[in-house]
Amino acid sequence: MHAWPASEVPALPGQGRDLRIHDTATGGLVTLDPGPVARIYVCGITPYDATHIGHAATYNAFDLVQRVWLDTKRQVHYVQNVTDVDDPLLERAQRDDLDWADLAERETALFREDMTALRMLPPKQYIGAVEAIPGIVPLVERLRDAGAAYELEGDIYFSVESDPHFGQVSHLDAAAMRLLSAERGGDPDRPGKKNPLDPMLWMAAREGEPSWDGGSLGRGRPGWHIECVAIALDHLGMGFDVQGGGSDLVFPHHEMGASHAQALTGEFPMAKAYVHAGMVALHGEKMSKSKGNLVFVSQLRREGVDPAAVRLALLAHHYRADWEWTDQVLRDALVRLDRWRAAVSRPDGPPAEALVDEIREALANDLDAPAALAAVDRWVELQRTAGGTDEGAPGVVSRAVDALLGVAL
Ligand code: 5CA
Ligand code: ZN
Repeated sequence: MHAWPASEVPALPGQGRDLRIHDTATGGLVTLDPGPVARIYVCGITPYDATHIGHAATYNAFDLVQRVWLDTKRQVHYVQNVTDVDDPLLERAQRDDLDWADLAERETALFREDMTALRMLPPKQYIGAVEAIPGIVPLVERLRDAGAAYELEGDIYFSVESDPHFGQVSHLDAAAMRLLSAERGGDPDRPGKKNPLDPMLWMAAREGEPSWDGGSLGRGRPGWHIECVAIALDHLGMGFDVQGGGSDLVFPHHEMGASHAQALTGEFPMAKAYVHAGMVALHGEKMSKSKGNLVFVSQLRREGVDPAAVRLALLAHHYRADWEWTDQVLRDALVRLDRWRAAVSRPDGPPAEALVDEIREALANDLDAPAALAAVDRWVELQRTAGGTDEGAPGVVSRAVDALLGVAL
């Protein structure tokens, strides 16, 4: 699949900082030391509805990771998937009497527009589950042949007991895992499974549902976790720097993915850091397509809200926090955007070098975007009250805000 156009990232004076980031698997901060090409996989959307503010907040976090790395003069190899065939997509298509593939294509196109408007840097590879099937089938065959997978009425399940590291991403106990598995696409109550938590790798063709040739697996479609593992291993290989997503992906998705990869390669972990963004709520509940309590990025754009303000609203919250979207959050961002634009439109101002350092330090410290915004606020306030004589300082601030925060002033 094609991704979306990249906005330009201005180069900044001075030195970028290495990223320290919270790793769910170890429960603490890790200082990443990527090579000249940093490698990141971020779980993409299931395209059955439009991009909401929760999605945007999660992609904002991983966009900051890229920007910190680019600022250290590294290249970034960024891969993202699109879960363009899965139960929720097929259910929505049926409910709305749409062709599932048309629905996926329409919502993916809208996602690209939203990401472009928000200045999110695109992945180098943007891969749909359907186009990944030829790479998924041999992995499932290998897992089955190695005894890490088994068949149940034509479906193929992964055996969690085949992985000695199982549980080392989420550290949850069996009861919590079972609850989350039932909530998030698993089938813990299906009779005949070796372990209730075992996830499906390959689902045999069902009447009225799309299916593909699965070689020795028979016709069917891929499970969710193996989709991301196949795409990540194909394009990034084992031991890449960051696997990212929202905190609702910790279990089962990223736990199972790590297990699949361990069973396939004998190596652990698949990613050096498992990074998870908090959940955005609306009216007190997690924003979710299934509940329908949503604020869409595209709707805000249609209402004429500047995407830069939406981005500032996201940045005003630490990526790991759970937070609530309200009209006030957007109003505050609009006020901030106006203030910042007024401050950088003047030809001179207070010196900007220290501010660039502060933004860098804030982001390198577990992506502390609110601290970065506060630093810019202080410079803007100084500009407003005292001014300054540094020619070009407003230009430096404007470029730093663009390069490091993705906000075009
Ligand atoms: N296709 C899978 C990942 S392989 C999936 O989870 N798709 S999704 O469309 O449901 O979510 C896309 C991304 O947005 C995921 O990283 C998910 O964790 C994140 N996300 C979903 N809802 C919220 C929310 N309310 N707040 C923050 N992030 C969210
Ligand atoms: Zn995923």
